[in-house]
Amino acid sequence: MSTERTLVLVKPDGVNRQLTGQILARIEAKGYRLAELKQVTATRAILESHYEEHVGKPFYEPLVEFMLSGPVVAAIFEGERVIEGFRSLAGTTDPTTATPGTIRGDFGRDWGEKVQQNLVHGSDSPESAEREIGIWFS
Ligand code: IDP
Ligand code: MG
Repeated sequence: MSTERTLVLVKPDGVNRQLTGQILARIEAKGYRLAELKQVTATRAILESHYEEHVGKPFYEPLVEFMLSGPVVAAIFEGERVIEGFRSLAGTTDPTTATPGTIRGDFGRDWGEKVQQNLVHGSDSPESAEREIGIWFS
């Protein structure tokens, strides 16, 4: 089994709330290796590619607007089974009910917006990870 890579994004809510360090620290403390890191302001073109699977869903346009609302921090983490390991650290999509102890469960909640502001993105498969890494770190 070769070492996996995943794309992690600290979304604009996490960066704005100055939680980037705490979030990255949890991933490093779990034992994954930080391979690349940068702060970047997304563009609509990047987000249309990144979120192509969600085009047409009711939350799609609010999601793109949210992701354009401030800088994001993009990282590549490496390690055995890091894709599922990071998604376990992140918690489920809805931060209100994400399990306490997870990033979303500890730091997130419903703010009454049209989109869930849930602090982080993590790739969901090896194919998605390579595709997304190509978008953010080309
Ligand atoms: P994930 O980030 O847990 O993989 P996805 O289903 O891939 O969740 O959705 C992408 C992002 O779109 C979520 O992280 C969240 O910010 C937002 N989102 C997903 N589902 C909803 C919804 O039902 N209402 C509002 N926002 C949503
Ligand atoms: Mg997803």
